[in-house]
Amino acid sequence: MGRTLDLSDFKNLAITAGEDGVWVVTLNRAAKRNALDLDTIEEMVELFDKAPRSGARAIVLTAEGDHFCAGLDLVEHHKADRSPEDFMHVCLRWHEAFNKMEYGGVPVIAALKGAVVGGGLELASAAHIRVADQSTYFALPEGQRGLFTGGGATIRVTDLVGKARMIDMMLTGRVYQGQEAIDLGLAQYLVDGSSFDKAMELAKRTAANLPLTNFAICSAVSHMKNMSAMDASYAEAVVAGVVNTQAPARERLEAFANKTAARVRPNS
Ligand code: 1HE
Repeated sequence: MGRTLDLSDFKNLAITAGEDGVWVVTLNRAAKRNALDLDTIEEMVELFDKAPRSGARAIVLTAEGDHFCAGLDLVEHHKADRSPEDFMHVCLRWHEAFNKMEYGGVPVIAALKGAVVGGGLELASAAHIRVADQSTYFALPEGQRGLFTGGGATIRVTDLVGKARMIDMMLTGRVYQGQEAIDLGLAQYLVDGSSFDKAMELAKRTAANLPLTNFAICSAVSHMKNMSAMDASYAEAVVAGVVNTQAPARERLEAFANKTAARVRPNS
């Protein structure tokens, strides 16, 4: 794959770029329950590296079949009989892909269904917004498989649910679903219908924001969380200095000042 993003180069991801800047990225290995093999991870590195500079204003991450993602490709891993060093490098590629997703500055909205397990939950937790449907369930089965998380769960899933629940999920394979999963923070939305439809609605709304504002929201918040409060407040001031004085924001401020902009109202 060269310097520009050629969407036809992708095999395990099916990608469509809408004219409104909303891209749909579909995990495309339903027969393997969208298990993440090395090729898929490499495609994600390529995609999330280049999408922010290729016109993507929001990305909906979805999946073929009934399950979002079954995590690490256990069959590939078994066959490869990897050395510790080899698997460390595999994990580093996962981190490369998921960090580019989380810190890349383009909103990623995951449309979840069925199994969101192991590395599948690691992938989902790198998205900025997660939408679950009634079939969605979350688990970390690594413990039962003799494995450990390697794609960022210790960081991102712990952030979402807290240390004690994270350890319980890993030790016991506990499954969360429905409203309980939402209450814990594993997803922000639970829908009765299609998670894809809801994710598209959110993506379109998000894509209407100014790109620099979205860039700040989808990179600065994560970076600042890694900093001390002192450093984060400094960084926040710098980011706000850049974002809040951007030329395209003037039009929106003008609309507020002349009372043509929508007001914030409670849900009816
Ligand atoms: C797979 C994988 C996989 C399915 N790697 N091939 N993740 C797990 O422990 C989850 C493992 N998967 C499952 O528990 C189930 O497959 C599902 C609940 C996701 C779906 O169940 P089901 O009954 O619909 O499908 P199935 O019959 O189990 O699998 C259908 C096919 O998908 C079958 O292949 P086939 O060629 O025999 O038809 C399965 O082998 C294949 N498949 N899941 C490879 N995960 C960086 S570290 C991250 C650590 C982890 O992620 S550990 C993995 C945790």
